[in-house]
Order: sequence, then structure tokens, then C-alpha cells
Amino acid sequence: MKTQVAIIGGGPSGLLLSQLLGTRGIDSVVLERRTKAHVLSRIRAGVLERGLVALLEEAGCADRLHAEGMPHDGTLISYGDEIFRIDFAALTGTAVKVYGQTEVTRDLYAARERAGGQIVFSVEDVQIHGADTETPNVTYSTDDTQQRIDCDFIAGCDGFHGVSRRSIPPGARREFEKVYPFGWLGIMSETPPVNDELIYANSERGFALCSMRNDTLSRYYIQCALSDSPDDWTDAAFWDELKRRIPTAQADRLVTGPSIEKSIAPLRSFVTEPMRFGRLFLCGDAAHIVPPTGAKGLNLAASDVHYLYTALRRFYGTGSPDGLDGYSDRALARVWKAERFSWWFSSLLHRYPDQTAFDHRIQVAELEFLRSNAAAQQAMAENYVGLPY
Ligand code: RFL
Ligand code: PHB
Repeated sequence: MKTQVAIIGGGPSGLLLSQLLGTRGIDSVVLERRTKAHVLSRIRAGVLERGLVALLEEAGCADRLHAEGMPHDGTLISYGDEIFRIDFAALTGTAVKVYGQTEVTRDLYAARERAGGQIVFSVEDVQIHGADTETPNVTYSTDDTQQRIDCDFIAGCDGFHGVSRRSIPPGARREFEKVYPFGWLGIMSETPPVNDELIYANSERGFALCSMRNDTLSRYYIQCALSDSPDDWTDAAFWDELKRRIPTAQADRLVTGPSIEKSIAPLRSFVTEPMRFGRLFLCGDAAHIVPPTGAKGLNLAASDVHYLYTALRRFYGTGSPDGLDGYSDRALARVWKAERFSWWFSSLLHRYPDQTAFDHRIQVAELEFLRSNAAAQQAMAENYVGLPY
């Protein structure tokens, strides 16, 4: 098989890139290790920056997002029983959209199918060959038969555990990592959200987040020990703990119900540099991970896709490799700013096992500064709604 861009990974990065390239007549094949049903069963991000919304519009897959997505003009931050609001709309003139990553992915699959795009599911043993030559190829197997795709470029969109990053020789990449000493236990429940905006809660007992997918579907998270398993937490224990971590007024009106999903995600900050090796370009979680506080992961994947799509369009339109040569530096400049914001927002809101009384007072002082200082709020809001591409 032959294509212009072989895309490894059929998550949001790979699908969005494929769909955008398709709108410009650039051919791609997406290779996905899992089935479509499996990819669509994963519950992940829920907050979309305006940049991702604009890309989905350009890709022709924003109709349902505009019909069903919920614009959020601000967010609440609480500490103990204190609560304050950051007004994104007033501070930045823009808002974010609450719309699940699962739905974004569903819309992208539907768009690829309408366009006759090629997605191969359940691929095994994906290998990248000749990334540092002019003629790279990707091999994989389906049903025990080996296949080969010859291509001009390879986009590594296969997430943190994928094969793409590991295909870059260790001597040609450098990795930066911070692992946090806790995880997030998340549940989805068919209950109305406790509030019409998200609540990020710092409490003596640890972090909590009240989020949602729509008016009847809520998503809640609590900080938990890395050694915990979802089975350790009954629904009753989860609701009880959540109520103890959010202000009393919100806890009193929380509607509880059975969870329809429960899982634990570890928290990690990670960046690999550079995001390119020859004709292989890394996008999204394949190149970087942020802790979910601040909702940057999917949005960073989208900005990578924007830079790579723009560079490939230029290459195929004019023959100029300049965009491709600048891809890694441009993407990393934005990645590190989102890494900083996610690290800062995580540090502000979580309980750390080795936190001293001094550290705790500093956290409260920083929250009170954010609550009362216009410049601090401005900086927070600009980062939350998304720095420009
Ligand atoms: P994905 O989504 O991991 O997709 C990679 C795809 O590649 C496939 N794959 C392979 N395919 C072929 N061959 C191989 N060898 C392969 N290895 C892997 C996988 O099956 C998969 O389908 O990466 P992508 O596309 O870069 O997208 C990144 C986002 O998924 C991720 O950043 C976000 O979900 C992070 N995230 C959030 N981001 C936000 O912007 N806002 C949020 O509110 C938000 N909340 C979250 C999150 C992530 C969470 N978890 C579970 C880590 C909340 C949580 C709890
Ligand atoms: C979510 O709704 O899943 C969500 C929202 C905001 C975050 C992280 C996750 O910061």
C-alpha cells in the first residue's frame, strides 16, 4: 500500500490530522491498535479550547459540538468553604466548550467514514522503518498477515504507550518527566451536575473536581492514593468523600446516583524533545503528557496537529520543507507553556504526602492572591482558555 502520510494511532490526534489533510486532498492511512468500539469506550477529556473548536470547524466536524457542547464562561475554585470564580469571558473575551473527548472522536470517525478515509483497526506489531531516509515505511500485521505502507511522512499519534516515540533512537531524544505521588479517581454518573460551571476544589482531604458532560451526565474526580484501585471505592464512599472536599453549600445540593464508569488515572508531566526524527513527527500524548488539572492534554494534541497540518499543507502546496523543519520548535514552545500551567494548577490544588504546614500556608496564600488579584486572574484565564497557536 502507498500513501502520503501514514498515521499511527486512531485517537483524537490521528483522526483530526487525517481529516484535516483530507480536506486539502492529502492522502493518509490511519493505523489503530484497538477496535473502534474500544476507542469509543474510553472516557477522557471534557474541556475544549477555542483552538480545538476552530480546528474541528475547519475539519467539517463541529455541527454536533455546536448543537450539544456547553459554552463555559468561567470556572469556580474552592478551598475549604471559600469559593471564587474566574471569569474567562470578561478576562479574555472567550470561553471554553464542555464536550467529551469520546464525542469528538465519534464525530471524527463519522467524518472519516463519510470522506472514505482509510482507518485500519486492530493492527498489531506496528514498526517504523527508515524514518531518517527519504523513503520511510510502516509495517504491521492484521490477522497474522504482514502489511506494508510506503509513505512520504509518518505521524506518530499513538499516545504515551505507543511505538512511535520509542522508535526514535535514545541518543536522538531527551525526556523530561515528573511523576506525582497521587492519582485521580473519576466517576461518571447519570445525575445533573452540582453546578453549571466546573468546580476545582482544594481541601484538607485532597483535591476534587466537579465536571460534567451535559445537563444529565456528571463527571467527578477525587485525588486518591496511587495504591488505590477503583474496586476499593464503593459509590457511597466516593460520594461521601467528594462531599467532604467541596464547600458545604455545593455538597448540600449534590445529587448522587450509581456510577456508570469508575477509573483511576495516575498524574504525570512528560515531554520528549525533539518531536521529530527525520520524516517521523510526534503529535499529542506520544510526545507529552500533562496532569489533567487544567484540561490541557487533548488541547495540546490539537495544537500539535495544527502545526503539523500547516507544515504538511505547505510542503505539498509549495515544496517548501520550512514548516516541517520548524515543527518541533513551534510545537514545543507551546507544549512547555501548557506543561507549566498544568504543573502550577496541580501544585495549587492537591495535597502532597510530604507537604509541610508551611507549604500549606503558601498554597492558601496563592489561592487568596488569585482570588483577589486581577493580574493573577488574567494569567490563569488566558492559560485556561488556551494560549494562541
Ligand atoms: P490517545 O488518545 O492516547 O490515542 C492514541 C491512540 O493510539 C493507539 N495506539 C496505537 N495504534 C497503533 N499502533 C500502536 N502501537 C499503538 N499504540 C497506541 C491507541 O489505542 C489510541 O487509540 O492520544 P492522542 O490522540 O494524542 O490524544 C491525547 C488525549 O487523549 C489526552 O491528552 C487527553 O485525554 C488528556 N485528558 C484531558 N485533556 C484535555 O484536553 N482536557 C481534559 O479535560 C482532559 N481530561 C485527560 C482528562 C486524560 C485523562 N486520562 C484518563 C489520562 C482526564 C483523564 C482522566
Ligand atoms: C473532565 O470533565 O473530564 C475534566 C474537566 C476538567 C479537567 C479535567 C477533566 O481539568
